[in-house]
Amino acid sequence: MTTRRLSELLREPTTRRTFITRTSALAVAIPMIDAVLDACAPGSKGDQAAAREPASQKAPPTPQNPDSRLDTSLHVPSRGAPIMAPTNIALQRYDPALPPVAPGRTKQVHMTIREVPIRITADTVVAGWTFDGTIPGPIVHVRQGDTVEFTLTNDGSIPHSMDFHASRLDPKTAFRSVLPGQSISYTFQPRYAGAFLYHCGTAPVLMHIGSGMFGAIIVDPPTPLPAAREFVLVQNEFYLATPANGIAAFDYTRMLATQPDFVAFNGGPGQYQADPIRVRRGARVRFYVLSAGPTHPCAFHIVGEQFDTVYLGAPPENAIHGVQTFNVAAGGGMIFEFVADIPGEFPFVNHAFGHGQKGAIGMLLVEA
Ligand SMILES: [Cu+2]
Repeated sequence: MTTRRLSELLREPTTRRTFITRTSALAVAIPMIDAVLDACAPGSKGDQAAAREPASQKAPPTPQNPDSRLDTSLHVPSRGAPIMAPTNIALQRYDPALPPVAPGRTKQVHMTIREVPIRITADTVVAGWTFDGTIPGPIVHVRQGDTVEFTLTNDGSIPHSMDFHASRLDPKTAFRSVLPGQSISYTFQPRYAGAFLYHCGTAPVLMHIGSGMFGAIIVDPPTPLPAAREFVLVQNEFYLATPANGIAAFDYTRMLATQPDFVAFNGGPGQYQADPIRVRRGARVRFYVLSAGPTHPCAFHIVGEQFDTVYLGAPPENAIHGVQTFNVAAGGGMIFEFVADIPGEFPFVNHAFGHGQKGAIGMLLVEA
């Protein structure tokens, strides 16, 4: 497949065209998009070329650390699935529950990049760039020292990539951009436990994270933390252009201005006020809180409660106790926990309320 300019993509007589035309404000919003495509074009400089060739035809890249292996494979997925009209796109609650760790010490993780419209509120549909069709992407749960065999398939229309903050790899090789219709694979072993972000790292990163390309990888320590009800909250900001045909494109200029329209936990402004997180009285509750940004941190706080423990990183190390609020940096993740021994309705908030009020407020119900 050859690289095409966005203007050519807009002329494609496919269902993909419908989606891109509806969101063509992107072409205006990202003046450098063609430069991004040129950077990945055949004959261009840079290691993106590796993504277009079978791994067997290339000398394997030199690992930068002994725990990890790098390789590249070609994969041509079926593409061109029909795009739904925005009125048919339902508002879906993102399940915040941490999924269990799969058995075995080798975890195979495969994500597919999809450019799909997503309803984030009752009256707002955005032109999402996603990992596996949701904002955030799926929660990945592994243990420290597991071997993660990761494959990324780009079913989108422009180059994308994957940067796992839980890995230690040469980013120019492992996190390089993958052309539409192709895949990349790499392997890593998380060195530290904790709550780590993953995101698309293709330039401009601001645009790719800002359009929905992020998620959480939770790494358990070798000795498990105390039993708890465990939830993952990834905060992000939405910067939207005026909707066209019911779908709002993301606005790069407004991302640069850093004044978001919405701030959300798990991609849905206010979604856990409408449908709270519920626990039983007496349960230990553990929140893995991350900020995807793309720019702002999250001053995490639970109204009416205190955290007995906050792990700043590498749990069970680096714990602090008796905490009211702690700032989770953009691109960072921390672990907040307490025993829910008081029944009631406890709002969990970004206590930077100029952002909390834009959607980063949820409700925890402690039921007797
Ligand atoms: Cu991307």
